[in-house]
Amino acid sequence: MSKTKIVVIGVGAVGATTAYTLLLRERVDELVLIDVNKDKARGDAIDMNHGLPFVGKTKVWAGDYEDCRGASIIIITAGAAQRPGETRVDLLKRNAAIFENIIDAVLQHNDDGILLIASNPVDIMSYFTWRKTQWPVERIIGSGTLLDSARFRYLIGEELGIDPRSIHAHIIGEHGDSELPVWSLANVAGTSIPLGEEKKERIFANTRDAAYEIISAKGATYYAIALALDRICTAILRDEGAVLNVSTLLKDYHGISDVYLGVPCVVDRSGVREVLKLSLSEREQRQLRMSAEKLQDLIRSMNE
Ligand code: 6V0
Repeated sequence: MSKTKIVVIGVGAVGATTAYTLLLRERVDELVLIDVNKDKARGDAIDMNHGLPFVGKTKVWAGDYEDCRGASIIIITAGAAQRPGETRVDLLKRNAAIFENIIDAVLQHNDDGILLIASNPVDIMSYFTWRKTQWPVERIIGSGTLLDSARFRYLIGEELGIDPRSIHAHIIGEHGDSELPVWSLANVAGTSIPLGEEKKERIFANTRDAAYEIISAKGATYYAIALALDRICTAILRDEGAVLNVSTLLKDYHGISDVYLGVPCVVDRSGVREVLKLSLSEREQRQLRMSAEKLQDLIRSMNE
C-alpha cells in the first residue's frame, strides 16, 4: 500500500498545532514540516519524534519543497499572523507576497495533490492559489467558515445544553467580518432553534468576533483551527463525502461567481466534489452577495 503524506508549510502556531493534531490522531504515515525558519521546523520535528513512543508510527521530519513530491495534501499556514486589532484583510498584501514564492516552489515538485489553505484572508489566498496554480478548482480548498461554523455550533449548543455535534447550523461567506449565520436553516434534529432574536444576535456576534477576543487574550488562535484542518484532511484521506463549510470557487451561487467563499461542500478524495446550494432567505442571499462583493472589490484593488 502506498504511504500517505501530508506537508505543512508554515510551522507557526497554527501549522505546529495542526501537525501535532495529525500526529496524535495517527492520520498519515509521513508528516513533513516546512518553514522559512528552519530551526523552528527542525525543533518541532525533533520534539514530535520524541513523543512517538506514546502514539502510532508516523514519520515526522523538517523538510524542503522537494518533499512535496507524492504528498496527498499540502497545508499552507505560512504567513504573518493577525495583529491585535488588525482585520484579516489588512493581512492581505503581506501574505500575498509570501504565497507567490511558496506556490512556485510547491509546483516544481507536486502537480496532483490537494492544496489546503488556512492563511488569512483565507478566501482571497485560496482564490489566488487557484488562479496561480491553474489546478482543477476542486483541489484548491480554503478552510473557509468551517472554524466559524464550529464556534457557532458550540455557542448554540452551550445555550441549549445540547452536544454541538447535534447542532446543524452554518456560517457562510467570508471567513471574516462579512460572514453570515444561516439562522433560517439552523436546526436540531429538524426542529428549529428555540432562541429569541436577542440571543441569536449575541451568539452570532460572539462567533464572528471570536478571533479578536482570543487574539487579544493570548496572541493567536490555533487549537480549534488545527482540529478543523484535521477534519478536512480526514474527509479527503478517507474519501468520506463529508459536508464541510470550506472555501471554494462559486459558480452562479445565488448569482455569485468567480470568488472563493465558505459554503457547505461535499469533500472526498477528489477534494471539493460538490458545492451544496442552500435555500437561503432573501435577507441571507443579500448578505452573502455583500460578502462576495467585499472580497471581489479587494481582489480588484490588489490587481490595480
Ligand atoms: P505564526 O505563528 O506567525 O506562524 C506563521 C509561520 O509562517 C511562521 O513560523 C513563519 O516563519 C512562517 N513563514 C513565514 N513566511 C514563510 C515562507 N515564505 N515560507 C514558509 N514559512 C513561512 O502565525 P499563526 O500560525 O498564528 O497563523 C498563520 C496563518 O493562519 C495566519 O495567516 C493566520 O491569520 C491564519 N489563521 C487562519 C485561521 C483560519 O480559520 N483559516 C485561524 C487561525 C489563524
